[in-house]
Amino acid sequence: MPVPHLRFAPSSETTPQTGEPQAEGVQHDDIFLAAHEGAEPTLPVQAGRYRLVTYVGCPWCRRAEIARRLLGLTEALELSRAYKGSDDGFCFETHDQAFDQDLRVRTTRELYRRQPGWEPGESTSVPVIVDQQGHFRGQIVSRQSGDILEDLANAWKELHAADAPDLYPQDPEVRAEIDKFDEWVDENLYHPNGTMLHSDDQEEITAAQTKVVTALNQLEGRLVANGWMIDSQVRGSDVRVFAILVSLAASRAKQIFKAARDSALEKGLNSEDAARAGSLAVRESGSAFADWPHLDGYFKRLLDNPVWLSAEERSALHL
Ligand SMILES: N[C@@H](CCC(=O)N[C@@H](CS)C(=O)NCC(=O)O)C(=O)O
Repeated sequence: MPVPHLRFAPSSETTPQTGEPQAEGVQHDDIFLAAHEGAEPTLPVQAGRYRLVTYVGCPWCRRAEIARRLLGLTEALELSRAYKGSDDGFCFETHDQAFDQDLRVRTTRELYRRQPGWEPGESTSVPVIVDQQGHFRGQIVSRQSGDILEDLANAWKELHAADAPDLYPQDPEVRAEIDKFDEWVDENLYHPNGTMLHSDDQEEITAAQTKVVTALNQLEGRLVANGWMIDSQVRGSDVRVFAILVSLAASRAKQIFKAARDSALEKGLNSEDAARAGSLAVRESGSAFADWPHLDGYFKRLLDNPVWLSAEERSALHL
């Protein structure tokens, strides 16, 4: 049985009110078992029970991290964030710990190897949500960023802050537009970003860069019309777009930082001063989106808001 990917269900909708099992779903112990055979069980929303696991450089993880903060779920959903790459996946080691104290693993791949259903060669991607207390104690229960974002927005509503935005409004027309746009964002920004980072083929990289520039032109047009990506309010699509803009800006910042730091090291500066020279070069290089004034304004406004990008993430990404 592969590592599960389950959806969350609001406990208000699924918990039997009378003590009698409901037709649609039955709460058994601490998992909602689906009523009909073959249907997936769903997970009950519960404050403190689950832990989100992410890597700071990953735009897919960033979607889940932003939603968690934006919706006021930081107390209800705990977080383990890896800060480094390693040859065994993303690594939780920092200056003061050798492994994640809660998950008790050193890397994300180690977490996957501990899953009962995981076989070598299967996915080891993050973000994931781990059940810390319930039926699946210690196990990964959710591992697709789009579903995690939507579940936090909809199924976790009962735990939202009072002023949390409505990331996925019920109106079917708005919802259809969101879904169509989100697919376009994956295709024209997330996947080319992956190619730019991981491909060895220069032609492929150039094509991906062109795709991204064309997409940024389109985003600029949307912002002129709406202020946000879909309409006049923040939606799930804004979370997705900002998360990938951060990755694009971070790749550029990393190159500038490294070049300036390496040159400072060559000149004999110590590592602290060389890092300072790297950060200064990033600051002086201006904005990654200077060619798109509305997009630039949108990006900077969100970048300066720690709900959208925390100080720790910002510093790790040299932004
Ligand atoms: N479809 C996944 C994609 C996530 C993804 O590609 N994550 C990358 C990091 S950006 C990852 O974990 N790669 C390492 C691996 O697969 O071992 C999602 O949306 O959650």
